[in-house]
Amino acid sequence: MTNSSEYTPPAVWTWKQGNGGRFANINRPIAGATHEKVLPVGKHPLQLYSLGTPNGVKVTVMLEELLALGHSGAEYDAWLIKIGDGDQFGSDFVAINPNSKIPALLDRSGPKPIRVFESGAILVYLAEKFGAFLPTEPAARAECLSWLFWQMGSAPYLGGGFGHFYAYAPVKIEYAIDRFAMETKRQLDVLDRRLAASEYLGGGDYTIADIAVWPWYGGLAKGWLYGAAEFLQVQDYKNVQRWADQIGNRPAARRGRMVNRVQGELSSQLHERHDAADFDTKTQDKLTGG
Ligand SMILES: N[C@@H](CCC(=O)N[C@@H](CS)C(=O)NCC(=O)O)C(=O)O
Repeated sequence: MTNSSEYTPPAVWTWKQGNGGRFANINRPIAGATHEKVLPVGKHPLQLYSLGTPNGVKVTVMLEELLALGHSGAEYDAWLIKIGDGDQFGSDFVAINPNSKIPALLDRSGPKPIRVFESGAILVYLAEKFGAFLPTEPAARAECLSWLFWQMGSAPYLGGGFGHFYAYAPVKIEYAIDRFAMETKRQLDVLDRRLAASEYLGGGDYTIADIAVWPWYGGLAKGWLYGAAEFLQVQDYKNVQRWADQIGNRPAARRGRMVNRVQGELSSQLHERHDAADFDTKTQDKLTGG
């Protein structure tokens, strides 16, 4: 590995496969499918192809919240997409998300299946479909959507910037870690100030803005991401902590966090979800120590 301080970019960039980075085997400079792969389809109207990362968890929390409100049309099958194995480059998956990233949703409830990709678009789609977690009054709706889109623009600095260079890059580059730690702390402060003035991000009500931001910044505050809680002194963001606990105590958020999860305690991992009763098996596992 070349010392970053000695690197002079050539006139033309070329792709060096296997550059040692954590995701070197799946990162490519080209889009499109690498192989033919038929995706499974379950019995429910909504088919989710995802993984229990913060971006995936947004959608499973939303679906569990909708079901908790009594929207039976939000019943879903959640299938596991193993991004480390390259499942996101299979032909059927790329047909749903040409950007080859989880989460991807197929709504088969109408005469023609509707595909939705990008977690923010999925949250808005579900909120509008079921008339929940997205205010209709213009001012409240604008505030909710502002924080929702804040997440879409901000989290790549946290994940792709800070998380990548702090936890995954094959070399620790002080300049990069410093730059993205500063930005991540600034973002935590933005949230902390908002949550000092408001119970939830959009205002007094829990909305898709909270559902989008919680898996990233709530997770960071609770020490679930990158082993960086001490480095970033996350306990100092008291309002973010209060809000993260409030959401983390919601049964639907707890269930959503388990779906398509492939790390952590085995009893917290529900690799696929096809039925509400699937969670009961997990509770049983916990009780019996399985
Ligand atoms: N902006 C996208 C980001 C999705 C995303 O980055 N997904 C990651 C996992 S968290 C992924 O599928 N990565 C696979 C890859 O990059 O090949 C969204 O919010 O849906």
